[in-house]
Amino acid sequence: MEKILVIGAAGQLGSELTKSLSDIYGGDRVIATDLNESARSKFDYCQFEVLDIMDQAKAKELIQKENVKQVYHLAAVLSATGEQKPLFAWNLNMDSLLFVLEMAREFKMEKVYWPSSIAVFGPNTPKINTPQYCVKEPNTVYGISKQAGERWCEYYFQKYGVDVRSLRYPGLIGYKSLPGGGTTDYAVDIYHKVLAGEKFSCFLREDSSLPMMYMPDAIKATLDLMHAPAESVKIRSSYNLAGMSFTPKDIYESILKYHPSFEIEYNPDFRQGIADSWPDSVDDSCARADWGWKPDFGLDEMTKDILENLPNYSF
Ligand code: NAD
Ligand code: AKB
Repeated sequence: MEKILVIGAAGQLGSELTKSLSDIYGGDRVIATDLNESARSKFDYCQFEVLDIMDQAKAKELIQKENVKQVYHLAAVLSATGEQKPLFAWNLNMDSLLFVLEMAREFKMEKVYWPSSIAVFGPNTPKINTPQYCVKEPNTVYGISKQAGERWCEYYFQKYGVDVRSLRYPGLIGYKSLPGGGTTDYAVDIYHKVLAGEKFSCFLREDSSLPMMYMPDAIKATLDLMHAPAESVKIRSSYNLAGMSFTPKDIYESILKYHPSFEIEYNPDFRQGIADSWPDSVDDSCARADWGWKPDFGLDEMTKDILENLPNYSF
């Protein structure tokens, strides 16, 4: 049987994407992998293996033994953590991607998915409706690794025909797992604080606008891109992708509609500098034109959905 391997499956994106892949292809075709045995309990619907993707010998053995034909490579160090451990972030983000691309080439895999980020943009990028093609001078190690990764993806497609596909996600907001060291993660954390009845200390300024997306839209975009005919996928670096854009003040006001006594204070830290280097909003017209992308969720719909469902969710 041909298998689909998800690397970094226990994180924010992987927790939801792996479930969708299992629903579509069947749990017996999906192998969820992550660093720790403790993640196993999340994946009672599919196969789970402990795998550090930096252990390339073990990863290659798994790929061969299980006849892996598609890889979703999600493991990475995100922006805020990357600034604290720059060389570690660079090594993990780059070595793991190059390894996955090499495996796809060597074993003639069908498809590879690897996420990029709005972090590829930098302070000299146009901030409003950031175009697909424009100046990119990222000044975080995470952004530099995503930009280099995009070039490698395009290279492997052009030189070796590896069918690799990628999206520049905005900040992703899901409630089914806890955030993992990103700059946009305040917008995940805030909902947990509302429901815990706590005041929220926001590490960004109240007017700091960033592109964001509710997780169901991110899953839809990922699967739509991966299921699109190869000839429709005209961009092999990574597609701009937009859902909504909002500031901490906007999300606070959206929450107030449901929890009028909720309180927030603003204590910007080093992550403000990262946010300031990223776009306010991005132009995703290429994704719309090439494979029909259209988001479903705006800010208030997302807030309503999270506040209704998060209390019933156990971690
Ligand atoms: P996350 O930090 O929540 O999850 C990453 C997972 O990778 C974790 O479960 C972690 O244990 C695992 N991992 C880390 N090192 C590993 C290793 N050496 N071997 C195997 N697994 C390892 O991140 P996420 O938010 O789910 O992001 C997934 C991907 O999407 C990343 O590539 C990230 O850059 C990208 N992305 C995320 C966002 C976002 O807002 N969450 C936005 C843009 C791009
Ligand atoms: C981060 O903030 O690092 C991520 C991202 C936008 O890539 N959420």
